[in-house]
Amino acid sequence: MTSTSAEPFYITTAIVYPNGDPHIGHAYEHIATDVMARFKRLDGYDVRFMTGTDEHGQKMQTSAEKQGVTAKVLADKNSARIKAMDDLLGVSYDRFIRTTDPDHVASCQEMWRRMEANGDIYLDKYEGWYSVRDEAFYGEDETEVREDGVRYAIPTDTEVEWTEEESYFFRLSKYQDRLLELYSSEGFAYPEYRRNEVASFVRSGLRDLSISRTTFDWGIPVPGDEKHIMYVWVDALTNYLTGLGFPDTEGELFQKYWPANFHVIGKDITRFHTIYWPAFLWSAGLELPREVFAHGFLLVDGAKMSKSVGNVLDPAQLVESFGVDPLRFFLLREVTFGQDGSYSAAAIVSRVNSDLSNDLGNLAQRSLSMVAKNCGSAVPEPGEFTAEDREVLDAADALYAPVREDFDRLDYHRALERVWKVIAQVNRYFTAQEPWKLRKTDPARMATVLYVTLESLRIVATLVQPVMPDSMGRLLDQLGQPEGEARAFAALDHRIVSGTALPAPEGIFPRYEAATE
Ligand code: ME8
Repeated sequence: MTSTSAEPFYITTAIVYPNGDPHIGHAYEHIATDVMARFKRLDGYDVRFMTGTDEHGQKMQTSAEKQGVTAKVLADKNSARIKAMDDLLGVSYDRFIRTTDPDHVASCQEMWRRMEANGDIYLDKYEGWYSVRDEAFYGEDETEVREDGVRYAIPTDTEVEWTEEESYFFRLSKYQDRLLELYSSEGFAYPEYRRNEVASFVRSGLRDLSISRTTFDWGIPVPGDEKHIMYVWVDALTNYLTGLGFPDTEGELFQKYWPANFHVIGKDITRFHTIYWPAFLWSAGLELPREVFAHGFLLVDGAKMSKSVGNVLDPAQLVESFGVDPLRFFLLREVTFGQDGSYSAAAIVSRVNSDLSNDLGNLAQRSLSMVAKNCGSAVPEPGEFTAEDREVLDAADALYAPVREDFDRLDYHRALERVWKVIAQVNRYFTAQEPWKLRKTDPARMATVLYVTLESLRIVATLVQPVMPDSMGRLLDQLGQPEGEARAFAALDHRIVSGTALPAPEGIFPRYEAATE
């Protein structure tokens, strides 16, 4: 559906620190962002979708030292694993950026020069608390010494260390009022309750931000003072611009796609994206992204994932147990996007069996096999629609507008709930109409019931494609809808065509007997 006149749409995930194993939290964010990218493509937009890895900084350097390798070796190994995870999960990125990509250096250095030219960078000495885990500075009042005698950052429960070094500073305090004005006039940060948290933090007073380091060298050199490397968050946030060819602001990519429509991130990195990033962009004379959306955390059996607890879930293993699409469906149906949610093997088995195998899979299998046996393997010709037929078709037709609104707000949970209500209605209709009995008594009526069922399935499959691209693609194959225009949302403005030849039906969703670990 991409055409030159289509409206551009740029969406990004956070970029992952490749210092450890890819986990289900990363998979969750990338899948959720992918759904938006796919939805927009099907809705006729010209989409650019970027994800990738955040490879510099002290955390990467320290992890590499512990493993006895260089930071670059560690980054190469784990970045490839994150990319493999994305490919496995069907994440349809247009670019997988690495902050060690050569074009990223020029982009960061230009960002620095612009901020400096705007009078926002000065040299001073940093003295304060730093969390390597978070790659973040904390005020004394945001830390506390706990029973083990160690000082922690209160917001994130990570250890902090005292840091004293010469550092360049960014005049963040200068942007305090403008930030508050941004949140109140444009929203900018979502969900709203997170915006309120950020606003109250900003209102409590912003300190200038230390944006360079001298005690290690795994980073991008500060232009004109190569003893310093840039603070990893200056480098990381700039990835969103590098991906569009920055500093070439006259180039096609930048012209077309900046400002970004959405940065999708986790709740723990809201401050960086909703305080630092807008301030950096203003300072550099660039437009702000339209929305930053912070999702919640995925817990495992209700607990925070951690290496020491040993409950870190590997997305590849889950795919092996359940398949890509059931996993994608589960994560988005089960968790209200924005809030924290929990994964458990029992919950995914029950969702897959009830929503996918029973409700959708069986309906498709039963109706398509009847069509194959009794209607010459082609979409049947309907007679006049009864009130019951119209009720079902109306319900299916009425899905598009609200589902589109839900998708636009990343409210996937609600979109899927809506679609599955209609699937339940079609199931009730199919059972009540008993087309298998009509075969002998009234074949014309049977044809109408099957037509209505296939048409409802087509509408459902078309709308659910962003969430389960492969299985809905297979269902649309079975409904005789070729790839391309016939599967775009615009195809929902006409009915499935009688006489369309259908291939032999086959099951889409297997049932699971027991929870698989
Ligand atoms: O923060 N559930 O990288 P990261 C859901 N490099 N999301 C989770 C999660 C969980 N259990 N754990 C992590 C970084 N995430 C920076 C980002 S962007 C310019 C730089 C999310 O590897 C997390 O919130 O620690 C973040 O959005 C993403 O995974 C990468 O986390």
